[in-house]
Amino acid sequence: MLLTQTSFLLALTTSVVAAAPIEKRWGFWGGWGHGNGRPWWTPSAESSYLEFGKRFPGAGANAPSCDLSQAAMPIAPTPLPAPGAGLSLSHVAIGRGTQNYTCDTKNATAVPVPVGAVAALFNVSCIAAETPELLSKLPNIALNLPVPSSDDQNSPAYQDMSGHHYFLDATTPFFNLDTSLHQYGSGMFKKSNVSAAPTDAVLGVNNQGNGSVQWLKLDAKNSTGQVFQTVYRLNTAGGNAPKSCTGMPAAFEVQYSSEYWIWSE
Ligand SMILES: *[C@@H]1O[C@H](CO)[C@@H](O)[C@H](O)[C@H]1NC(C)=O
Ligand SMILES: *[C@@H]1O[C@H](CO)[C@@H](O)[C@H](O)[C@H]1NC(C)=O
Ligand SMILES: *[C@@H]1O[C@H](CO)[C@@H](O)[C@H](O)[C@H]1NC(C)=O
Ligand SMILES: *[C@@H]1O[C@H](CO)[C@@H](O)[C@H](O)[C@H]1NC(C)=O
Ligand SMILES: *[C@@H]1O[C@H](CO)[C@@H](O)[C@H](O)[C@H]1NC(C)=O
Ligand SMILES: CC(=O)N[C@H]1CO[C@H](CO)[C@@H](O)[C@@H]1O
Repeated sequence: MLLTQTSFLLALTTSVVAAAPIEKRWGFWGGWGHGNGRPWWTPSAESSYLEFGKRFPGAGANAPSCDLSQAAMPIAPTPLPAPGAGLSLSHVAIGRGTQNYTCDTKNATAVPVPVGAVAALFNVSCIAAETPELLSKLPNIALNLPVPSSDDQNSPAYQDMSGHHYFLDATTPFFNLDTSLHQYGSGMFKKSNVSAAPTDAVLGVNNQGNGSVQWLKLDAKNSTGQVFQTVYRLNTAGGNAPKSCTGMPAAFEVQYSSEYWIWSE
């Protein structure tokens, strides 16, 4: 297993291309393949990243801009409210990171308490606009890949990085999509509505764990202070804590991935 962190986004897209009928349209570049159901990559295939970026609409820093008005969000099992009037889709990202929880280890009946998430975000706006069936597969694939080192500016993954998602406090998710390469925007949010994940959502990494986190609608904490107004967390993969704290430490992380759909004024 020579999968490196820098190959993250390409591994995402390539592994699906390799598996799907569209393989014939875009081809398959040497050095990539599947083993034990997981995508793999060898360092000698670095050049295939660049080649891939040129040919695959939606991968690579030089991808053309695409018409996000054509992109349609997946519908939650309990449908989430539509974005507010006058908002337009501004960005779609794959998040890959952890959901954080704490447990009161002195309390025998305690349940895990969510204390936030930390994720690197990768730009899949064009994939959302042009190949939605590909997009829907990415969270499950990303969950089984290591969290990429997204701050290495020399890595190919950095070129496709949207930014970072983290929490300012336990109830304030923050999206920072400003990097040295672009200024897509940022914003503070609050939870607005939820849906359970579909019953067939993965349980966790390698389909083992306690299930996939809820789908969410987040609204701006203060709509006048920021461009981003609404964020949907959809097609989640993993991230749920066990139902009880029995046997759990005082603080722990659960691996997850998700689509984030970001709407602006
Ligand atoms: C990245 O996101 C921006 C919108 O924030 C979009 O214009 C651009 O086309 C996206 N690039 C890719 C490769 O999806
Ligand atoms: C969530 O959205 C549904 C459907 O739009 C709505 O019926 C429900 O009242 C909303 N819940 C909250 C807490 O706003
Ligand atoms: C222990 O945890 C349960 C479940 O969260 C809670 O209802 C109860 O108040 C807690 N007890 C103490 C002493 O904190
Ligand atoms: C919202 O943001 C605006 C502009 O930054 C600020 O003037 C206003 O006081 C904020 N409102 C609240 C309730 O924090
Ligand atoms: C939880 O998130 C923070 C970042 O906010 C991280 O540094 C920390 O290691 C995470 N895990 C735990 C178990 O606290
Ligand atoms: C209730 C449940 O399915 N708990 C599982 C949570 O995840 C851990 C790690 O995979 C399992 O050991 C538990 O059985």
